[in-house]
Amino acid sequence: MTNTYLEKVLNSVKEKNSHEPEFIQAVDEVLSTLEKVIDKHPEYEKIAMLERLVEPERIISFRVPWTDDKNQVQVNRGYRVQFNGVLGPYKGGLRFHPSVNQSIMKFLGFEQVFKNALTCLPIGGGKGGSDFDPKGKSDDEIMRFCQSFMNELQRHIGADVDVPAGDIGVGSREIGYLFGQYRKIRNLYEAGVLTGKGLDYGGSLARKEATGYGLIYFMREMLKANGETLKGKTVIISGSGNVAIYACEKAQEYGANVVAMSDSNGCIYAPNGIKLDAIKEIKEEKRLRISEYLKYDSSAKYIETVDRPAIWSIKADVALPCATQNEIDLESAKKLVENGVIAIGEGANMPTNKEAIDYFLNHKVLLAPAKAANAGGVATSALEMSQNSMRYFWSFDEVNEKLDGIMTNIFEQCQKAAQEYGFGTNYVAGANIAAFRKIAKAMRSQGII
Ligand code: NDP
Ligand code: 2IT
Repeated sequence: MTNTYLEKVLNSVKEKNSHEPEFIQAVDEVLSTLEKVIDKHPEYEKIAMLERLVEPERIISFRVPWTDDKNQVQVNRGYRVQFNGVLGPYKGGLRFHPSVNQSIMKFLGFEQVFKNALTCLPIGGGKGGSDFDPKGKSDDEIMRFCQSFMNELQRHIGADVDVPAGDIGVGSREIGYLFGQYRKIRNLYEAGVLTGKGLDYGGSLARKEATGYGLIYFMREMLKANGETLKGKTVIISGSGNVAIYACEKAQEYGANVVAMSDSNGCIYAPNGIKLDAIKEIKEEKRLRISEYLKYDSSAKYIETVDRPAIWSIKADVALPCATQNEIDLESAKKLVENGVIAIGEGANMPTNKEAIDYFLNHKVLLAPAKAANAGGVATSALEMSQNSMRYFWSFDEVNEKLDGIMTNIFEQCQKAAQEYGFGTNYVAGANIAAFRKIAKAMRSQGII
């Protein structure tokens, strides 16, 4: 990096947040692609554009006490990071996972600001969650936890203030309990305060499918621009949650052969193609481990995760990381390239670490970056907010068509920015630049706040 302003800000972020490695990683990845843009705007230094961009507008952290089924009181930590509201109400998911901490909340909030800008819809960026572990908890325990979490969160959100949704460990069951508690405390049917709601009380058709479908729409455009299609390609997808399942569904619809999926314990390899109905039953209905899949498909194999996810050793043309951050490191990237991978599509947030990204780009592997490629979920959340404001709803096809248009437009923005700034097919840089320009312009217009 030769731009001294950029370097100064990056060093200060590292120093001030030295105990937050994921946040530093996310900021580093963005700033290292902005050099040519910052060179063009020397006036940004005087108005501390970058210093303001990397500092959340507000971080809320709170106690979440709840009673388990044995009548023992448990205490978790809850968060909401309201990162940047320049483009609209803070918008972003809630994650319930034992690994949640301030660093993870801040990296997710920071990336959300850029992602939401790329959707071209009026939403700012935020993220929240808790270190609560939903695994093995009864339905009653989940409900009591969600109610206690909302007792505090309700002070900080609202349809025009901050609109949470789901993420890891938070699906329609949790959103239902959260919404019920918000309605009771506020005595207000404010449908637009949360998205990802059930279809019978203000949810949007196609929101459940949106992140996974959107990822595949983005992949379709990226492959098309490079003379390829998904048809006949061998695909591996990490995770078996909301994003992974609907990425698999759309990829199969486009004629890809999805041969592997995973969870945190291991992966299944099904050379004849994953039977998605079985995965849906195991994960969406029964909430069991993916190893159960062997009961549905005698030709499949199960490989346990020991050090790093086993799935990245399976030969594939296209790899879709759809589980969690940093799931592809340099060693996994080398294995994927050795096995002939041509494209990576990030369904998860920051699934590829910096060394792995560089390795893919240096080996001419196409990389669809998370901020752009998984924006279909939040974009459809924004469409849910629109429908709630209108007190109306659109059909599945109407929402799905809008989603497709939004993803196609996001790809075009990434491609155009990458070309304009001499980055060729480096869509990581393209996404960061396109989003940054939009956010910076709005921040400049709104003054020093
Ligand atoms: P789910 O909770 O539905 O599924 C998560 C999946 O990832 C599960 O298979 C889970 O396995 C696996 N996983 C989670 N954490 C880890 C871990 N530390 N190590 C290994 N595997 C893990 O979440 P989503 O599908 O909603 O989210 C997946 C990713 O997509 C996340 O990065 C999220 O931020 C991102 N995302 C989600 C969007 C959405 O709309 N839901 C939108 C955009 C991005 P196990 O069950 O064993 O824990
Ligand atoms: O990371 C993400 O974009 C999400 N978890 C979805 C957020 C949303 O508000 O729908």
